[in-house]
Amino acid sequence: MTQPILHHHDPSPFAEKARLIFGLKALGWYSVEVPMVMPKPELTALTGGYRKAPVMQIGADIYCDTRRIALELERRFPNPSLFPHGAKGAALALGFWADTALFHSGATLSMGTNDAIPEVVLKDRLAFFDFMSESDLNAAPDHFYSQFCSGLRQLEDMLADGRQWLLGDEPGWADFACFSPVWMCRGNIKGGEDILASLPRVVDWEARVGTIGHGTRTGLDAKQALEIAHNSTSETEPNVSDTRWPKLNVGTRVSVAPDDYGMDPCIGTLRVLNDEEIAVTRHLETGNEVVVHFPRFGYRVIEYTGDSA
Ligand SMILES: N[C@@H](CCC(=O)N[C@@H](CS)C(=O)NCC(=O)O)C(=O)O
Repeated sequence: MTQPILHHHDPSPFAEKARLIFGLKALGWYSVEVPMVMPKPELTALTGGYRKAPVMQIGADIYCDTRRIALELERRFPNPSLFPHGAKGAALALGFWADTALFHSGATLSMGTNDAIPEVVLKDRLAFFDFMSESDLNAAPDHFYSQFCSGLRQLEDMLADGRQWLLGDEPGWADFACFSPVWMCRGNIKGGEDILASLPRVVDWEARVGTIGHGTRTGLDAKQALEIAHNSTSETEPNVSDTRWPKLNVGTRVSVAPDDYGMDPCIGTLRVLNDEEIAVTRHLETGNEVVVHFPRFGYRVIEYTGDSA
């Protein structure tokens, strides 16, 4: 089973990035709808604790975080590339800027100004997003509008020479990562349509990204996805090439967690560690082995000496 399975929810701006990769690469994929708030028992059964959306599964390999998902899809399905003209470093750096500079103020506006967000989601995200506080949501949103709009202005400037895509003449990861907060702006932020109307180049580019589509989506039940993991074998070879910080080896028990927000740890034995990736082996309740993959950048890996999991 090599067809990707995306565990996501439709309103997630991060999941939109992954769906666009399927569009660019014209891939067929299975869609598992995950609840917007905890508990997410079938998802955490696979990830060992990581709860964010989206997560991609290919057989018994589980990929957490859009940055890891992007690099894995690029490895398995290299054409057309997410990094045209070799612009991988610039695209990843720009993506990180979008995930922080644009997402933090955009998500705060989304939670603070959108009356359609259910109370239960609001409460969950207040506890979850460490970059957002209750006083931020109760104060006038002016500061967050100013930060978000000044970030969007930088996108407008990037397109000022008439280029069609952020890093040149072909679409790629930089476009999808920066599209995500623009998509959130149009759909979730009060006054978002008016903000975008003052950014004509962004609006034209947004329309171009919209034509890329989402590939071919087929619905799948979360229990079936678990069953697929149970019946599959990971293809990931053990490979610990970075033993400097911290000093760890293949088979060391470790805990891996995001270092920004939603820091739920995944406990397992180390399988891969290099500048780009951390992967651990863990067991499903049924006993079968899965390998859970994370980006190296933005994740904390430490030796785990506790006895749970
Ligand atoms: N760094 C992560 C961030 C993902 C993220 O924050 N996703 C949001 C949804 S857009 C989330 O998980 N929210 C809480 C939830 O869905 O339970 C990535 O790139 O995938």
